Amino acid sequence: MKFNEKFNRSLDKQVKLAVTGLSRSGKTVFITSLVHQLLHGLEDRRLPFFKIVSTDRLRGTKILPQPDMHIPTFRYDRAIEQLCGDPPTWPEPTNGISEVRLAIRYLSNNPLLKRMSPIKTLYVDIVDYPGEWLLDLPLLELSYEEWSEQIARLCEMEPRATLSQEWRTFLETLDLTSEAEDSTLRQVSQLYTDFLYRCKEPQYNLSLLQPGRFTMPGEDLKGAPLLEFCPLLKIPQDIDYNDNSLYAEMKRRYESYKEHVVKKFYKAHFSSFDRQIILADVLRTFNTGYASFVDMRDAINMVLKSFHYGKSGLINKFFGLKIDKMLFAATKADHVTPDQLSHLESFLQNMLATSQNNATFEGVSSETLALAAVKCTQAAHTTFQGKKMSCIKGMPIEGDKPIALFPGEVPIEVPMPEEWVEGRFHFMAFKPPRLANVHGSGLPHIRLDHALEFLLGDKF
Ligand SMILES: Nc1nc2c(ncn2[C@@H]2O[C@H](COP(=O)(O)OP(=O)(O)OP(=O)(O)O)[C@@H](O)[C@H]2O)c(=O)[nH]1
Ligand SMILES: [Mg+2]
Repeated sequence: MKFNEKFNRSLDKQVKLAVTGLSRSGKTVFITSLVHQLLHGLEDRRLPFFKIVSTDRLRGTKILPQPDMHIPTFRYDRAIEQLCGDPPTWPEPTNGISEVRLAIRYLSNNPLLKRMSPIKTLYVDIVDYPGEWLLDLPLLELSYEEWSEQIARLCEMEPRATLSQEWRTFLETLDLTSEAEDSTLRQVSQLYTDFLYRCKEPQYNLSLLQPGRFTMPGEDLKGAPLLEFCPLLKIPQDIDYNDNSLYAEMKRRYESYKEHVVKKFYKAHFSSFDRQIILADVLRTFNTGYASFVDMRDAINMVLKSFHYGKSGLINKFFGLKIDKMLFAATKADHVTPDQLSHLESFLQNMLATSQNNATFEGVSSETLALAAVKCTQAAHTTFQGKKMSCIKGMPIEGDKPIALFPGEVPIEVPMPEEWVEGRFHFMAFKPPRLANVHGSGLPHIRLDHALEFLLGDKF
């Protein structure tokens, strides 16, 4: 390599972007749309707030072979084909890890470098993974007993109290001091897993489901004994457990799950990130009610607490994470009327105020944004009882006729439990839009350019 070329390379920059969000929060769609917007940045006028585009300094973007050859490639091609197909469809829930590397070429505006080597490259690495696995992170700080206690407390409240009944009844029949039998471990963990799956059903829509691999094992761990344990409801203090006991075996498997599954995942994929976006789908929980909302709020805060952005934080201690910018984003903002976007942002800000405070205290700069990676609705107006009202029009996920509706006002503060009355909100899911010229003009979105500017803008 010639000196000039070497010198140019040394001036190129790299960003690792952590896309963080619970399952179904919109990670895969966000990554797909982000890649799509960047690939179409030159032809497109959809990114007015992304300065590198609006100042005409972008010279093009390409997907490159990723640096980690052992990790599957993010299937952008497949996802975009689905999103832009006829009929367009959403990507499937993610069941494993994948990675994409982008090279963004741009014209430098650094006066010193402008003459020597004006064209620079910013490399952006992004990892996609199932949202379920994110909830494993808090386990790293918890002993088996502490984790069991947390789950036991959650199971005292509805709807978990009812949903966990079968598992709890079986668990209570077990003698924890008896010798561990594979068949018992299998049965009790299966009942616990069934309980977690029930919590996930749309009418309950609970988020705080641990361990993450129980409901999303991934190809590597399907049926592995490592997933055959469960938390305990009561741990009697004054009994001697021997090493072969059921209790000792469950505890051993929990510790090995942390060591071989959780730590490995975070070490390989959550280390050395510089930027983070936290995606939260708050609207879905508005529909399902207070319990579902509280569960999602607690799950996100619990995950963010584990990140502890300061030097002594868990992620930092274990994996050397150095995040300097963090974006909190309320996803699927196309489910609300445009006048409600600021409410959605305020709501998310209030919901995650402590986490945001903790991050900024440690010097991480942060912002809150309502966005839609793929805008599926159009804003419209209708007249109701003589009054002009905003509404949205789109193709509902179930059905093949477009509808117009007013989905409800987004509150700024969390409503009191008794105010979550049924039917107050109708935040409906929509099909992706049918687009004639998507490969020429990019996917429609809401504020993705703001997100790009905040996350990457200062690197150019
Ligand atoms: N209207 C609208 N719906 C969206 C948008 N992004 C995601 N969705 C909906 O949310 C669902 C989940 O999105 P994904 O991107 O697959 O979510 P994820 O976070 O990758 O989920 P996991 O892979 O299960 O962790 C999609 O199937 C869509 O129904 C958006 O920008 N607008
Ligand atoms: Mg996904």
